[in-house]
Amino acid sequence: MLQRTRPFSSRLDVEQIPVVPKRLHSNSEPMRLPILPPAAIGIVGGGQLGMMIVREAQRMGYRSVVWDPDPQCPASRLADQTISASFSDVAAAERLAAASDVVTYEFENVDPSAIEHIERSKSVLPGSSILRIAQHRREEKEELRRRGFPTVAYHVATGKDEVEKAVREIGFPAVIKTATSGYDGKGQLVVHDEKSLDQLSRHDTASGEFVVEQFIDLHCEVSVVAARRSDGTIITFPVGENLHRENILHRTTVPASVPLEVQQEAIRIARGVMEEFSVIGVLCTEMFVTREGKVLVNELAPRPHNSGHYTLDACDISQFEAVVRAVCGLPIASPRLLSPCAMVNLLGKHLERLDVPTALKMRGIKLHLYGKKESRPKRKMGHITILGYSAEEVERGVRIVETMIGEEDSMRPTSESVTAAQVNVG
Ligand code: AIR
Repeated sequence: MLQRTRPFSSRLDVEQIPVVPKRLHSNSEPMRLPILPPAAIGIVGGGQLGMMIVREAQRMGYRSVVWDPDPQCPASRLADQTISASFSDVAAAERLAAASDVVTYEFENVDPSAIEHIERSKSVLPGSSILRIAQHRREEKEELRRRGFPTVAYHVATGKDEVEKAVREIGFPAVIKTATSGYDGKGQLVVHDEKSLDQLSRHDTASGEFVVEQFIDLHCEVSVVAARRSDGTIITFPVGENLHRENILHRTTVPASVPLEVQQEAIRIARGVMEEFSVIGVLCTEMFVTREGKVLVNELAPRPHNSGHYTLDACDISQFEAVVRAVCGLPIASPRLLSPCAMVNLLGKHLERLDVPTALKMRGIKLHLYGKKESRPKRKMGHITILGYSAEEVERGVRIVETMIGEEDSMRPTSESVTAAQVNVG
């Protein structure tokens, strides 16, 4: 059993592993770096992640162009230009390319061929190849394994009969995930026994490809956001310890409570991913920590990540500034953690209960609301960062915030929360 320690070490984020630059994937138009303000950064997707990239880009003097099907998406309130069209609209892809000096994306559920279309004339960072891999759970696992990264045991299955066979081979409990699409727990299911497998309706697994994963005894989930420049320089943010509720990220705590060796291993893996996949830009590696202290890669998100939101308030460079710096080829130093902290997500159901003025009376509270027009119980509407002089002070703040939003007791990992970690995406 792992010991829970909560060391505060601002040195953890400075990794000393030497970086060997790899040949970069080729785009038709070679990038002239650095791309300086007032150049325009194009962003595919205009949700909260896009909005926070735009805000940082704007602060640094850049212009921004956002492409999102929703004309009222959060980023549209800040961007210089919004192209509101479906993600499969080739003409929209061309308009974005023409209006931008460099392009990035903040959402994986976009048609990679649209991204390839943009790549014909402009650099998209990270590019379409890592997007294709991250979009497809089978490919992602295969590519990770091929490159020597540890993952959970899994089977690939198409249709109900194969899914059932795979579950029986892997053994109960197992996690069934659709091979493509799905985020924030969408498209994922845990089956505990024969009975729950029988209850899988024909509709659930009738068609399409699935990845059936062994359900492992998790200690916790951690994630590392990393950024890589085109010259091969890599920086990593401190390890975040994640807790999920109902398959959605509930909170991230930094520093993580897992031992330093485990954190160093997580950082080593995250750096390895950046190198092996030649990522330019920001990518988050989500990892499981087993009860024995083994670190396994769960998923890759080639974009800023919900578990990295704490960097806005608790680090001297945020994951969103890191996007701007990495894709524009600006210098990027290793981020420093300035304060222990935790990030608590605000879903629609939480916002209904939250008394904002009362929350803001607390010291060390940073409220972020995304301005989404429509609230739904499980939709991410905002988040709160809790800062403190010590991990204990942060913990006390988290308890108060959780009580205010009806999410008491998240610190103690229940079997439900650990289960949720394996079927989450952030
Ligand atoms: N996002 C992207 N992948 C996972 C998440 N959570 C962010 C992006 C995207 C937004 O969530 O910023 O644009 C979509 O949120 P919603 O609530 O419209 O589904």
